[in-house]
Amino acid sequence: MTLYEDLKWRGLIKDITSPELIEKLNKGGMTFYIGTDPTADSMHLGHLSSFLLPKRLKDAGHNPILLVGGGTGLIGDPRPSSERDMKTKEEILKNYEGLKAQAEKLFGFEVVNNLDWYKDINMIDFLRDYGKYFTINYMLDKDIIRRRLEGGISYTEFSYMILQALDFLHLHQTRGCDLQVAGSDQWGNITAGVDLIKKATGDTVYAFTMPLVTDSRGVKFGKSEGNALWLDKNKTSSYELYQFLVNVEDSMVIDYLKIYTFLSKEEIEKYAEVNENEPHLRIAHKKLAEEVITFLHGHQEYEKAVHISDSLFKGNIKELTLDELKDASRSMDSYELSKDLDLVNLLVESGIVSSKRESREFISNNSISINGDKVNDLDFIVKKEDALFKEYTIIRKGKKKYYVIRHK
Ligand code: 485
Repeated sequence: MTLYEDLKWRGLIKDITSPELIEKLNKGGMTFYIGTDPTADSMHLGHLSSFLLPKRLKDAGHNPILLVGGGTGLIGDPRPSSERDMKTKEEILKNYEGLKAQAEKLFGFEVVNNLDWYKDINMIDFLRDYGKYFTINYMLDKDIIRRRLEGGISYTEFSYMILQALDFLHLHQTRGCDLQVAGSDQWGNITAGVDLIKKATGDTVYAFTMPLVTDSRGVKFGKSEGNALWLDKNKTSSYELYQFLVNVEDSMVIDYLKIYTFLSKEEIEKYAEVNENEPHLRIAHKKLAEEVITFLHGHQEYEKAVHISDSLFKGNIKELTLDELKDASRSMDSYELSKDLDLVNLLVESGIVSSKRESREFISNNSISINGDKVNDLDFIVKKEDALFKEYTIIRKGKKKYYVIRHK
């Protein structure tokens, strides 16, 4: 399979500037870039697919540059819905440092910052040297701008596309960069660059986008209960990632294996077969979790996630190390307790049940476990000294629902 065929098969090609690019992609040796703005100090699962794409290009012999937009981050790429809140310069700088370190560590990409070339351009030069290449008509015709016209868009965000275009021109002139890749929402910005380069230098450069990754209902992939899943394990534990990935929809898991792993077509086809015949075994799902977590955090973190997951499933809470317990409890509803308390009241006070009557019912029905042991004693007292590591009491209600009591 050629690189292009592989990308196509994985579903990683949405729009492409011209068919000439296909041969160039297959040949290798292009310098290309992908950009991201430092809106947070870590990337999330939604970004991962976009960054595995340059990794694939790099592995096929192209030269990646990762642009982290220390300048564009101060302006804000227009969203379809409404104006962004402006972040402070300090915040953007802090986020820039976080993303740079993460990108270098995970992908080994060289990182550049567009603030480094913006800072030498003054306002008059900007308008004379770049503004002249953009007609208002051209800018208004961009999809994202049209969508914002009714609700309104500031001049600041309106100008964003010129900055991203200028980046492409700068990297083309200084680094021989001839290709920009991105998610499909960036099509307007990257073609603005292709057009600017043509006008300013006469050169033809290229771009392609990948579809945004979604679930079967078209909702952006990578959020769990509305929260982003971060690639920084201090913000999202491997166990949380594991839970998310082993629970992705059966109908989508093969698509995700193509997008999020480096497994070959042959291997993925085997998983497709197993998933078709025995989806309940979740073999494809577990492979997805293994590949993603191992890529991000190493195999040990994957094993830790599996161990936490198995222990919770079997109720073997006492097997967990302190570190594992911390990870596990992060995704549980939690309650802080500063004194010893009887179980009947604790269940109500912590919101696990809604009344004392319900509390007694659950306890007498054998539906409550504490640190892995069934408790059906209505006089049971939950004590700090019995807590795991003197700090955590894990309560299980019914089969699956876990809560953590933190003793202060
Ligand atoms: O020269 C550039 C300057 C900034 C950017 C790109 C080139 C960032 C870009 N405008 C942007 O907003 N990207 C998004 C981000 O930073 O979160 C996402 C895209 C997604 C994918 C990802 O970045 O929404 O499609 O391209 C890498």
